[in-house]
Amino acid sequence: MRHTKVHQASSVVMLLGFALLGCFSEEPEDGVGPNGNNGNGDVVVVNMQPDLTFQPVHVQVRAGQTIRWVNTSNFDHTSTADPAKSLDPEANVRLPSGAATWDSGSITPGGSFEHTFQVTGDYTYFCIPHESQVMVGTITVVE
Ligand SMILES: [Cu+2]
Repeated sequence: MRHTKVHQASSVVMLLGFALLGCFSEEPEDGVGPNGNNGNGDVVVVNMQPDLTFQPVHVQVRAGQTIRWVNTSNFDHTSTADPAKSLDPEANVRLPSGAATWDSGSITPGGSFEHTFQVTGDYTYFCIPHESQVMVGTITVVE
């Protein structure tokens, strides 16, 4: 499995002065950085965490950008926006009109899945094995 390291240029500078304050190198809540990306091309990373959350739980991307979900836990997750696969589609699935559903299938520990967003609007998606635990995330795609 491929491991992905995301570094922000600013993190390197901050590390020099704030070596003990690692929290400064965390990604911003908004996936779109000052240069329109997160320092990793047009890919925005969302971690699938051991505490059954997507982190960041909300990301904003531009049309044409890709989100990469990375499983940083020791068990499987999915990234799914398909009402037919949801126990509560009213709450846990939202797709702008014209946007296609997606389902990553099981993402094993250390694995990842990518989806590119073309249709602007608000999305809600969930993790199939952890839907009951409200492992749900949101995405806003802007022009
Ligand atoms: Cu999950």
